[in-house]
Amino acid sequence: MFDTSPALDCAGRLLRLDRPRICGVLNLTDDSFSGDALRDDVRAALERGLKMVEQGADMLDVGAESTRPGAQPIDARDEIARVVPVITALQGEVEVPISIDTSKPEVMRAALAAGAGLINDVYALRREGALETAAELKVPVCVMHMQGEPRTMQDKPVYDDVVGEVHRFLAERVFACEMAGIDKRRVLVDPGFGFGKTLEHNLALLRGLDRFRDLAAGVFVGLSRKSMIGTLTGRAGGADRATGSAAAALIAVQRGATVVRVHDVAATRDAIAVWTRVATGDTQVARAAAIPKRSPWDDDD
Ligand code: HH2
Repeated sequence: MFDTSPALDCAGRLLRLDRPRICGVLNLTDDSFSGDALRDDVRAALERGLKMVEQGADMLDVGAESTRPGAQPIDARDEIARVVPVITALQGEVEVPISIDTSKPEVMRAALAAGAGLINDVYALRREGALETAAELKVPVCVMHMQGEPRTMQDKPVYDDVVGEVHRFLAERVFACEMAGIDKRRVLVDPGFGFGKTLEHNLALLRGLDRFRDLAAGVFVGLSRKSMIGTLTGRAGGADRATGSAAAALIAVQRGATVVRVHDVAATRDAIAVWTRVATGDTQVARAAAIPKRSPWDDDD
């Protein structure tokens, strides 16, 4: 029997969207806020990527430009020099789709040539040439909302109605994608937690996440280890925020997120596995990293 569930074709690697998916983060930055910066260490990145897949990651997101509030931009040449060796190494060792976290057309091209199959752009393909390049490369894209830009985005962000405004922005970006030739079935939308948002804004977006479900192929969410988790738990940073992050990821998938971008794959996978199995009534003894096969959404709505 053919599997007709919705899926993203990431340059030949399928990401099915029939149940919650976990995206492991590989930050090739010098200064990620999440405390997991791998700099230019290809071997460490490969090892971490393999470990994440073993723990249950359904895809890996590789990036070299820190988007931490106040972070300085990186030159395209340096970004390519960091991401390409890691994507090349990963694509020979893992079968899951690899996404490139960038907003620069040159980096998109180089990453795709090395084996990446999805473009994750925190600028929602608004930078010069990005939309046309993504359309030409014919891979799925993730478009994220951000108010301002990383250097200044946390200087008093203001909204009248954060859910409505972020929804309108993402609807416009999906429309722009379609106008450029990117079918919305190949687009994921992301409200951009922490990108020009206060804690109240982030909480309102998380509570209202199901509003974003019908905009495109699915909702992508990055809450992992962000400062809102620190504020809610009192944890200073890094891996100390793993449990709070797994709880937030679970809340996001319960509200319809299709992909959660996380640093702590094992904890997230376990949290989602427990909910899925409660929702579906599946009583089989689980294999360690096996993700439950049935969709929790159908049974729990
Ligand atoms: N968050 C970060 C980076 N890329 N992409 C999407 N689509 N959504 C997100 O929420 C998102 C993202 C920031 O997290 P991280 O990569 O851990 O930190 P840094 O940018 O400091 O390396």
